Amino acid sequence: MPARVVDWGLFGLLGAALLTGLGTLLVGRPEGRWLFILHSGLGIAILPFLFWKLRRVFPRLMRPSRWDGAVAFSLMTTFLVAFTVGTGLVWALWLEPAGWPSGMNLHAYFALALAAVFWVHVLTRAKPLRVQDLRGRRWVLRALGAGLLAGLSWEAQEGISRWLNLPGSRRRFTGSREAGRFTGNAFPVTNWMLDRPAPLPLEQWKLHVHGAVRRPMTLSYAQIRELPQEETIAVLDCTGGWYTEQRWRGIRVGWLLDQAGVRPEARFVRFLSVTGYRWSLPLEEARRALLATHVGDEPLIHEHGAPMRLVAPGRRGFQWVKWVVEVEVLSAPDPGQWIAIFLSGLRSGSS
Ligand SMILES: Nc1nc2c(c(=O)[nH]1)N[C@H]1C(S)=C(S)[C@@H](COP(=O)(O)O)O[C@H]1N2
Ligand SMILES: [Mo]
Repeated sequence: MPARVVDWGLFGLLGAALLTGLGTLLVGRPEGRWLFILHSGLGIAILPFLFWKLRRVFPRLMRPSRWDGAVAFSLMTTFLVAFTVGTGLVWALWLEPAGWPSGMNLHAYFALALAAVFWVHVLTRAKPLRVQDLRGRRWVLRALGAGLLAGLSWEAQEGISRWLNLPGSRRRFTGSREAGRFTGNAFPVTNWMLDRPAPLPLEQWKLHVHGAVRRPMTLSYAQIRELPQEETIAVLDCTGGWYTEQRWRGIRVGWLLDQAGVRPEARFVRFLSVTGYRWSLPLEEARRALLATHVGDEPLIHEHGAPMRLVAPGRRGFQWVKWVVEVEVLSAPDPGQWIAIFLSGLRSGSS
């Protein structure tokens, strides 16, 4: 395999694996399953390329006299690729480790570290691909072989998992493992960055519905409890690698919006937490979502977002905003939400 074909092949595969991996964090519906399959195929295709690469550079790495300043990044890149693919495989097959940090968390952390270090490695080492590197047919056949291996890997892995009855055979299409069904409040708590608000006293809490509406509203918890209640069975699937199916009860967002009278320019609905955490959904999807006060037949406990949390079926857990205090109808998307989910909890109102 020509050296530069291997190197640029790895570059392309790692880049594509990073992009598809980030993409999977947004997929919560089975229609998006192909992205997980593509991502794992890319991960497997990295292995033969890594083998070709290491076979070539190994003798040089074994001779410290030939090391230069950038070799540290080459070594770190090697280890991080191995850990990233390794944790990905272990997680897919064994779903281990299960607690925090889960195999899924570890995979993501190694991948992010890899993305940073790999960049330096490329900047210090990259050599342009030349026409002569692409001569001959052998490398094409080998690359196709790697592609075939990748293409078969998903089915093979599913088959092996089922055959050996590995924990991996019991994962959801997102890779998440089950953490209870219909348990009421007894399912895991995840605050994924800095959010740790003090409990919100029910008598003081208010829900504000405003933005592109004709009649902005402010509702107390007592008033909310008077409104028509609806139930939804939906899966909360955390990108940290666990999911739980629950029966949620609360107020349909569409019902609230009808009361408030949505203006024609409305496009999105933003759900704001008391911590500053926020997420928005397209108007029609938001209408179908629930603002839940109950799970099973129990009132939500503080840790799960009491008095009210968003239940957005088909969305990943991080989008299910907890401790909702505002529903704001927007006429444009809200790119700032991508920053808010990382920095929320820094502002006052959190303990
Ligand atoms: N305000 C706020 N809402 C949040 C979070 C958060 O940190 N702050 N974490 C999200 C994440 S990552 C997940 S998986 C779910 C977890 O909900 P749970 O703690 O009730 O299981 O809440 C989401 N809603
Ligand atoms: Mo999450």
